[in-house]
Amino acid sequence: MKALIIVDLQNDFCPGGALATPYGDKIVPVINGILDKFPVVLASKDWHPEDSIHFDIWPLHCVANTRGAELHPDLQQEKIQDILLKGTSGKDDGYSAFEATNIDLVSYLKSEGVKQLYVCGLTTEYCVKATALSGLQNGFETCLITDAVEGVRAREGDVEAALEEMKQKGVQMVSSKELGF
Ligand code: VGL
Ligand code: ZN
Repeated sequence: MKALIIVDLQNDFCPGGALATPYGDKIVPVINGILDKFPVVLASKDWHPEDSIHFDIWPLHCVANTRGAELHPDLQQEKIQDILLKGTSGKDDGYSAFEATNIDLVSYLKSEGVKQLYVCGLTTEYCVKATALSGLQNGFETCLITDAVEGVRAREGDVEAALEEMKQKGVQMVSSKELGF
């Protein structure tokens, strides 16, 4: 069974948002176009309290229950069966969707019979990378959908380094057009 995890496709990470990726919105139609291929579709949300330690290193973004924390309005949400909330405690960054505090993601995926995890969304260097690597660590065959991710690009070279690290650790790289199922 294959699951798609859409990481943090939230207003604050899209152009105009508080911690915007330059092209975050460009991946929305790519993701909409592949949703039907997956029997299990989940989305994670960065969901911080306003006084989080996370904001010692990042500008204020994705505060729980604000417009910036909502999913991009063009994302087709009917197929998303559950939302994973992370970074919720105020004491953690919550980069990986496996750190969700409302759902135990490993047990959830196992109970759905998921063996292959496909990861897309925002941002390549932080939450996408952390989610893909924890997918591997938890024993899932993990693929990154290369044209359905975007970086925050805070520092030059970080996106390339993140892709290289994922590849080297065993994350498979596939484009949305190459999904042969
Ligand atoms: C993220 C920086 C801070 C992400 C979240 O979703 O990749 N990046 N918080
Ligand atoms: Zn955050």
